[in-house]
Amino acid sequence: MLHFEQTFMDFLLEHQERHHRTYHFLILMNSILNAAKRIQYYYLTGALHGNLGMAGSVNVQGEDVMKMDDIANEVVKHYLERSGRVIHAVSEEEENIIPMNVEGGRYFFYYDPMDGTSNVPHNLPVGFLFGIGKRNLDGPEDNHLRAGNEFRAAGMFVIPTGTFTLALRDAGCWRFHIDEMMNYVKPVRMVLPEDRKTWELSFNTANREYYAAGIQEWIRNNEKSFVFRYLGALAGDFHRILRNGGLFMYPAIVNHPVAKKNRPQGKLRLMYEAAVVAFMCCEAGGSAVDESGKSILDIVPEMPHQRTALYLGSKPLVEEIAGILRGGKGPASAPGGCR
Ligand code: AFP
Repeated sequence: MLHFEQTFMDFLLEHQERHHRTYHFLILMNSILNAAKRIQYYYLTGALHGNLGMAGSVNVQGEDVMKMDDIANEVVKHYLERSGRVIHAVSEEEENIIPMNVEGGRYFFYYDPMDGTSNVPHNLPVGFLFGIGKRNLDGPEDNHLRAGNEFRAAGMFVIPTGTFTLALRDAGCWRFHIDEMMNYVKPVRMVLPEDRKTWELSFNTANREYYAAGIQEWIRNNEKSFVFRYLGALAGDFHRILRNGGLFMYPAIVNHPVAKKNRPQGKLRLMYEAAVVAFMCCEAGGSAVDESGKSILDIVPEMPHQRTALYLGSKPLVEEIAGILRGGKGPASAPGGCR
């Protein structure tokens, strides 16, 4: 007996039709899928074709660029431009905002085409993360950088595992798997489990002595209750949390003995890392806050490459941490840190 799974495109067509939406978002998503499949191909064959090494340049973040960073960025830009639907894009790999179809475009696109590059030389999982904002159709558009709570959708491909997770505003967070025809299929709604049995803790433990005192204390008091997992690629680490629940954190570094190694603003990038996973997490019933206990989704970006600390995952844990970070003061945003 033949068995056919629903494809991502069928899923999205039905969603758009049900909500009386236009076809523009479908065209954009089709381009994103094409880009992801091409990145997947280059990554799978990267070791054979010598693409897993350094490019020999330094990016806007001051980090050494890898060949795969350049390849993935070019691929995404090509497909976004071709879609004709993007007003401008912000890429982790480019200092300036990238103008696309400035007059006729409909969406703003924020992306990290190859997140978790320390995994690249090993061909281990990396992420292609993106958030999508929309032109103001009700009045003049000021082209401001969108906060997470203005996103219409956000998603991540975990490459080369063949998994794709997409959150649609007020319509949940959905996971798909690539099939033998290179179609993403079999939508499964992701909801963070309430049962603590599977909850995990994920952070770079090498930094723990440099976190704020309250966070260090929370870790000491709680770590024995959880299993610990850390891949070093946000998409992969968050992928696990979405299924198993728990807490991912990349706190601010504030107690490093070498002052210049402190990162009071945090490490992760707001627009194409933290806001993307926060949006997805909220659609899956979780939440996310920064170092002041404020909802990540409420942070209005002032710069494309702004950094933030991130605490992300199951609501009770994020709320507990947010309470510590707020120093006993009331919530700085909506309960649970979501819209
Ligand atoms: P890279 O892409 O520069 O490796 O950064 C990955 C990342 O932004 C995010 O995906 C990880 O969660 C985090 O940084 C890992 O950082 P550490 O290497 O400091 O643990």
